[in-house]
Amino acid sequence: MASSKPSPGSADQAINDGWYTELSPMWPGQGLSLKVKEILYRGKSDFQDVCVFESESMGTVLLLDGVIQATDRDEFSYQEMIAHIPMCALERPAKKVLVVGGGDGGVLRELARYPEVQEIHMAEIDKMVPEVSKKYFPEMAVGFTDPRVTLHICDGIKYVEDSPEHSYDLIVVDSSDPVGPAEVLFEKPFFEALHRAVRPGGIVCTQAESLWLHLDIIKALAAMCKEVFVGGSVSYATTTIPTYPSGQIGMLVCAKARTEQGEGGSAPLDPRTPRQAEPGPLPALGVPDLQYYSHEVHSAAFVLPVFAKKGLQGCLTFQ
Ligand code: SPD
Repeated sequence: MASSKPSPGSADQAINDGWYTELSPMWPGQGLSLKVKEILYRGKSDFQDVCVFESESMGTVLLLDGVIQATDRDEFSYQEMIAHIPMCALERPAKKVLVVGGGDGGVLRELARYPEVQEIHMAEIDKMVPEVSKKYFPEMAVGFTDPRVTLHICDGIKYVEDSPEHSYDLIVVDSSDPVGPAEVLFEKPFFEALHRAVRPGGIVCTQAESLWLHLDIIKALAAMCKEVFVGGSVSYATTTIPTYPSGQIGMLVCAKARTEQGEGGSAPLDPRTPRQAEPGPLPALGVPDLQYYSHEVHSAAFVLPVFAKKGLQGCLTFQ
């Protein structure tokens, strides 16, 4: 993808006179504002600016490089959808899953709902993110307490490159925006490594930005994924979330061909159909019932509005 990317911001630039405003060249001319009750944490890791504040309307808020990653009030929308859409689309229950990024633990919490999962690995580059999340977002970070979870603080790309071929049933790439440390997670060499590490018929599901703001990024990402997932499928699913730019974000669901041969093999997996049961609560860890995802929402998430369908014409396998 093009490398003329804007540089990351910080909470210092974003919080003024008791208000936080999310400004970024990735969404020029607009910025969600939240009234700040109290700043709970400010830190600078080796990779990014980290800030946690208590907002008046959305509960506790996590910022990385000045950009909202999660709020108490609406984080379940994104975390449930990026985890359960691919988990439920798989033809057989996932046993081994990798999360790249996702250091706040929300995606882990969602994956922990499945009793069939045996191992959940996480490759997170910044140890400050899980530390801060465990302290300020206990309901999100509860996933870290699941005994099947192993946290690796490392470069996610290297971790995936070093994984044996066909290691995982599912890989979720829960990245921040393609500015700063996450930029490389939107590039082709990483997707080639992901494709190698996932088993035939398995899925790679990656954060894929907003239809309203980033149609060009989504187009380029989808076109690149189609080149990598030969014989498989590439589809975009959407979710609503009030505190992400324009109130919407999506994920690319890339299914690897079922056979080694790819093209000429069996038909690619259509992720619009849920095949696994909806997961339930996990009372032992204090994980509540689902609040956003259902099988009905799953199938509806792949139905794109007319402008997006036109804009992504030819880039997606199923839409
Ligand atoms: N514009 C922000 C996109 C952030 C996506 N990742 C959030 C991490 C939540 N686990």
